[in-house]
Amino acid sequence: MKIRTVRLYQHDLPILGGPYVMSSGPIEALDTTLVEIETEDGVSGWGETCPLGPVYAPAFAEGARAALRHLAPYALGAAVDDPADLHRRMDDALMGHAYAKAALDIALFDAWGKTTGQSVASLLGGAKMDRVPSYYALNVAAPEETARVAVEKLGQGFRRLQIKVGGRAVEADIETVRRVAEAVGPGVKLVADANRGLSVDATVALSEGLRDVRLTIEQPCDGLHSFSALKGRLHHPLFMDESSEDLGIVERSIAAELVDGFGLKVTRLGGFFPMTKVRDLCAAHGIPHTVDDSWGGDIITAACVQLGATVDPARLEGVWTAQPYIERAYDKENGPRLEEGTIAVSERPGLGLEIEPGLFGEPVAVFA
Ligand code: 0XW
Ligand code: MG
Repeated sequence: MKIRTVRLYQHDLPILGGPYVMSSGPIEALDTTLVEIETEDGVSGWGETCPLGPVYAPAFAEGARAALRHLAPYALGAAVDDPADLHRRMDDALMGHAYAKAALDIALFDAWGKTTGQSVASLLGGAKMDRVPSYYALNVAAPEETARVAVEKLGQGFRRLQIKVGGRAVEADIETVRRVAEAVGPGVKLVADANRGLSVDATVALSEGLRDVRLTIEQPCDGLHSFSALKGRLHHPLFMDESSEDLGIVERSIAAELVDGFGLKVTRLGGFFPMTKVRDLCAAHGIPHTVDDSWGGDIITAACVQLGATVDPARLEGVWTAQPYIERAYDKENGPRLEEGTIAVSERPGLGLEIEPGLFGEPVAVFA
């Protein structure tokens, strides 16, 4: 079954109850790109990519659409059951831009599953759970406010809380994490995630100031070199997120024993086809990781859930979703839904979604 048509859509995602605040500052609204591929038999597969604004990572919304306009013609005629061929076509046409290529990759797997009656999880090796654990990311905020929201999320069933830190005096971060730890008590996994917003010295100070608190520190500083600089200097496990841009970096980081785990993003790695290689490498080394994305609606959440379900439960740190911040579901009936801090794994074909025609308005580009 071959791709006959590719359609690109632009869709605004205002942040419900926003802004979303990380070390780089507040974000009020986001701009997502949807990709629909249609096969010769009229089967539609959907993908999505939604950069978290223009400065979170080397990715931005207009760039995704520009790259996809360039890539789409090369995807025409590709077989939906041959992701390797699609990636070969994309890599021969454009270097890098994994975050854009991922949208075509996700759409291909969705169409492949719908063509064969298999869920994406089945195509990726099979689901190992019928619900995936999610986690909640707490905004950078005053200690007492962060502790209040943490208790609220605990009450909603989340058992892993990511506390955004950075972008202020490290003493405020230490106080915030401590207040959250005291408020939620033992039995809740805590992660302090600076999204590259701390210096090496501030990270060492954070760990020293919280040495009695059970905690994971995630991507505190910018750049791979910072992980070498931090080696042996922290009291806490260290996860890599934004720096884990490809299989090679993940491989080298594990081999050099620089990290204890990863925050992985499906679109940053280029979609299901490249990310399953990273998943399997982590499995071979017993390294825990999340299955996340930077942002996005039901299509991105469904993609993370389907891939997250194929990870050994003992190593799955959680599947994050922007759902609490998104006003409108793409598929109210079948879409992935947070319940008690977990999300059910759809067994329906593909991503499990039915996207009604016209949901995203007129396409911004069509290739046939
Ligand atoms: C919490 N996330 C998975 C969602 C936001 O995009 C940031 C990201 C992270 O862990 O850095
Ligand atoms: Mg992170």
